Amino acid sequence: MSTKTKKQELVVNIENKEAPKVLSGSGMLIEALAKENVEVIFGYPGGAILPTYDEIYKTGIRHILARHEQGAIHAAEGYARVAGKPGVCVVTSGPGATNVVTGIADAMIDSLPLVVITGQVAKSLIGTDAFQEADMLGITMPITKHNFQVRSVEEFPRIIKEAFHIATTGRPGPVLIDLPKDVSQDSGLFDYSEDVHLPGYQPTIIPNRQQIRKLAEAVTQAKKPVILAGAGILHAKASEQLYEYVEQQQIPVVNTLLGLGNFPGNHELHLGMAGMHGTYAANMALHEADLLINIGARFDDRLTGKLEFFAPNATIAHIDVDPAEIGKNIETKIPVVGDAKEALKMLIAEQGEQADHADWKASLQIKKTDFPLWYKQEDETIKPQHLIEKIYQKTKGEAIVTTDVGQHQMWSAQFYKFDKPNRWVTSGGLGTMGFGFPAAIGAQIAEPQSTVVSIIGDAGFQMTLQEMSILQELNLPVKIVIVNNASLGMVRQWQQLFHGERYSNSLFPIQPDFVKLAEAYSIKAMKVEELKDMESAIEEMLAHDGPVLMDCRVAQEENVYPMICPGKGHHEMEGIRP
Ligand SMILES: Cc1ncc(C[n+]2csc(CCOP(=O)(O)OP(=O)(O)O)c2C)c(N)n1
Repeated sequence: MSTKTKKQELVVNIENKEAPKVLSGSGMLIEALAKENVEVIFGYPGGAILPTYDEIYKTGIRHILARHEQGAIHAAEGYARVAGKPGVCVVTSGPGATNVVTGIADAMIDSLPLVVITGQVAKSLIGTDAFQEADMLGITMPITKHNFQVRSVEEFPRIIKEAFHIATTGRPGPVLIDLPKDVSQDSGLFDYSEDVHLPGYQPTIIPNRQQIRKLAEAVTQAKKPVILAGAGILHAKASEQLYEYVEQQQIPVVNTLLGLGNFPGNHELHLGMAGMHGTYAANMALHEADLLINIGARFDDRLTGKLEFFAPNATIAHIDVDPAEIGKNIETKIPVVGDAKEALKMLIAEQGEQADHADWKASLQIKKTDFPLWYKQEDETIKPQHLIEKIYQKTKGEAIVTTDVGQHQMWSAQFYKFDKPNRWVTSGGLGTMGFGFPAAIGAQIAEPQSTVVSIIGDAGFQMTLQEMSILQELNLPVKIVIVNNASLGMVRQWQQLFHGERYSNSLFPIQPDFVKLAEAYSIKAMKVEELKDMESAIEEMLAHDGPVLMDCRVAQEENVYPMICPGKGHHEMEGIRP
């Protein structure tokens, strides 16, 4: 036991505390990043941010040079998703800053913690339409959790501290710091306090016990309970608690697109993904449930289908750390504001005996076995679903999979069974083409030893393929699988189904030679056109110790099924059988 008095301890603490140093603004930034345990920055230099790049040069902090700022920010998002730490992105003012806007909006809607530092023209030039000036506070106001412009070097350490705090606490999100060039060059005392004083920002972490009791009581009464498990569980690192609660109460689980992996995809109580391209069992579980427990999901429109048909028989309970989400789209009877992990821990402790809902479970099992996800492999053309299923088997379900947006994304969500958290990286809310490949780079940097497979459409890949330069430079072993249907597949599907087969600007009459493109970046590449070559090509790709691009030609007319068509409810799914 320590024999020191409180006073002695205080003296020791004060003595141990580093004396504040005098640093430039950019020096402060790098020092603060080290204090925040930032190991890597994704970025791209330019005039207004040059003093910061000078510090990066001098200190040797790890920096990944993207070839387009959009690549840098999506890589930071992929890193954040897999590492469970904030992604840091540094870019210059004007076009550099506006190039990260899509990524910021993407991170905002998918609740990814980012700290984005944009250079800005000197304070005296702000508002004069100076060279490379863009109003990043105005532009990003609605798409950041918070944004700052640093007006003096003295306030910079506090701002950085607050930025990391806000990005990572409560509901995570992107925070932008706009850094005028003169502030980055001015000098001041660097006093990096560990404390954050934000009286107006105090997210509720511990839920109200009364509400937990109410929910536990509702679970005991319910005959047909179901859990809708969203990405909030991943952000709260609550997968273990979800598993424990589900085992305790034997409640079936359906996932949102972004929640995949928060509960084992092969568990008998897992019904699959719900929503527009969800499984029949998952959607019907929502439709027939008498109690729906939403944990960390937004009830977005791709999940709910037409609101008036959504979960017509269910009492809705919603656990969310962001109170603004509760009741936003769906009337909620049992609101629980708080962190998913804390809420689940309290529920596990509070919950009484397990109610008997054997009939309910059995009826859902029948739906699961009678209406599985399906595709027809009838000739030698490669079916995209088959391709993804094989990648799942060959990687033993252990890869980190990133996708872009479109058909290949939905097939990946359906046919790769995620058993563990943070193996699945996709752009959910914004649906950003160009996301998947750079996100794979960030994921690989977060986990250098893991197999990272970027399953990507031939169109989306063309939006950010310049980032193959990073693979070349760092010999990052990302495996790129182009699900090449020579079209904007998802657009083509909608044109076929809802626009009289008028394929307006969605079919590619010519395409680049993706193999040659990869080879131009010294990346091993192969083209797979026939089914008989598919399996061995996947094996060769996975065995190669370095980056590989596999251009896989798949059936162009294949559609994603099952499907809830626009304006329909979960009970009106189409394509549930071949
Ligand atoms: C930046 C952006 N532009 C447009 C869209 C609309 N969109 C959604 S899916 C899609 C087609 C994607 O084609 P591809 O990348 O080849 O994937 P596929 O659907 O064929 O698997 C388009 C254009 C989008 N989501 N993002």
